[in-house]
Amino acid sequence: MSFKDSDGDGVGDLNGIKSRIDHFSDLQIGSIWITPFFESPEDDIGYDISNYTNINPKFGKMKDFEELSEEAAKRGIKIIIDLVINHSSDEHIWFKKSVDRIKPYDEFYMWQDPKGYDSNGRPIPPNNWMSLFGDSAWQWNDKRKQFYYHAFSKKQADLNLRNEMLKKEIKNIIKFWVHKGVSGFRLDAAGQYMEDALLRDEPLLNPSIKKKEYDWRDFNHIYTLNLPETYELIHELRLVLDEMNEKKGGAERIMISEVFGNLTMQRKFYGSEKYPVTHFPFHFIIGSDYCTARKLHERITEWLENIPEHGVANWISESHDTNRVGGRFVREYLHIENFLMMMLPGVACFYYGLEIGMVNSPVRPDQIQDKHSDPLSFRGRDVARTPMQWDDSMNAGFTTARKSWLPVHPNYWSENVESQKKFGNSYYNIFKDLLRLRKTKTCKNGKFNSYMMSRWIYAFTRVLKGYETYVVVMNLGTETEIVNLAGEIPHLGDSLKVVVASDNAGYKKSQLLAAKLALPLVARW
Ligand code: ISL
Repeated sequence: MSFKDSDGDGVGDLNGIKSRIDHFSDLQIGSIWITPFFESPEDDIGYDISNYTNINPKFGKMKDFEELSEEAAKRGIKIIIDLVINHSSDEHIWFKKSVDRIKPYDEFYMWQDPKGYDSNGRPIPPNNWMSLFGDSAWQWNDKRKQFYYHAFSKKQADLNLRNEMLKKEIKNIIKFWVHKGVSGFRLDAAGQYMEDALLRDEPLLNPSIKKKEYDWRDFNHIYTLNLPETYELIHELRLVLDEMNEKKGGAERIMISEVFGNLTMQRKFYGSEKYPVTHFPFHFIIGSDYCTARKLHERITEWLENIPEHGVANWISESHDTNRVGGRFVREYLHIENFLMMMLPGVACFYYGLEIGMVNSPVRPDQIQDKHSDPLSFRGRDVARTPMQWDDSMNAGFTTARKSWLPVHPNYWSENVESQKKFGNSYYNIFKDLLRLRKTKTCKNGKFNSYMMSRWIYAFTRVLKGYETYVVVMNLGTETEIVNLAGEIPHLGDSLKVVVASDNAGYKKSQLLAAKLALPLVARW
């Protein structure tokens, strides 16, 4: 939607991605994840699908997808798409047939009778479950005379994922897209897949706090989030994908789950070697608060030490649902996140624009496109969905239309791919250098050691016998600080050399001067 528009309608599209595919090869990026481009009434920018195997004409035709997938394959780039099966649009033919109780679709959704009727004759929802987008999660359908459940908007009706016929349809959707050249799926809202069969009320997180109206955040979602049956369903889908790997000659396709929760819960989404679930759940790294070196050390080591043996770590800092890191904190924090994600062991997942340090955009109320600002983010989701900034021409080279679907950030004059390519220590060039470093043997297989150098200075090393060792140092505080690396890190070589550094990060003998605000660097010996 926001990457590149090819036909001048102000909205990004598949041909746009194809026209900029060399941007990914230039950065040596291995896979790209494209958010939903399927037929949809767009109540939630396409996360409300009305036909899973048709493409929304706004984004292109099937032929365009096939060409994109061919061009990507030529460059060794894999395509990952969103599998949005927690819910479908209420405009999907399944839903319409379900309303009319046509078999087998009558049981494709979560229909329930009312608990009773109020004094005005209005039906009362079956229980207290809330929608993430506000209000009760139950919507009355006057034709079927029943409620249907929706974890998100009422135009996103939850699918009844216990239904065998529906599961068959979903498996066919997976196969369809694999045949079209897709190499992986992001399981959208996987935590929401299953709900308690007994429809028990969710308990309040804090029953002593009395409110007139409660919202989603007030509840402990023990009956609607991350139910054990979820892993069983994903495992079933995973087997379909794995079987296709074998048929198609090896190359492993991946499944990523979008889930939130503590480590114990996230671990379950890996499954085990014998019982695989997803390859990994997305793991947001820093989150929404400032970090001390200790906190960062704890978060990283806790995660790395607890990943099941067959699993791989992964790191993600922002998405189309969050604010940009450069908007949550000072912009320099972007470097911190990038240095961490690139140099820690595991998969690094980047949201478009991070390579040029894009920050939250000012979006005026009359420009807002998102009908359902995620209640968990504090300023709505559009601020992080604005067009990619390619150059300093009109609309940052994103579109030839006078107006793009969301406004381009006004800083595009200076912050764009073209200008940053020319400027030595730009976000883009640093990003590219880090990506190059990632390809080294040490970064791929090196052992990880974590060091809290001071309250604010955090460091870690990647060590592989017989290869160069890397040390990554970052200042999470706001003051210049000098740290003695040699004092903390064993076997620190004499020939320490800085290989990638953000502005102002300095080095003198075995001391590192991690200057004011963030500003990380990588050195090697
Ligand atoms: O459950 C959550 C927190 O515990 C949510 O963050 C939830 O997982 C998330 O909002 C799901 O997001 C995805 O599905 C939504 C869509 O609006 C988002 O854009 C998408 O990323 C509904 O399809």
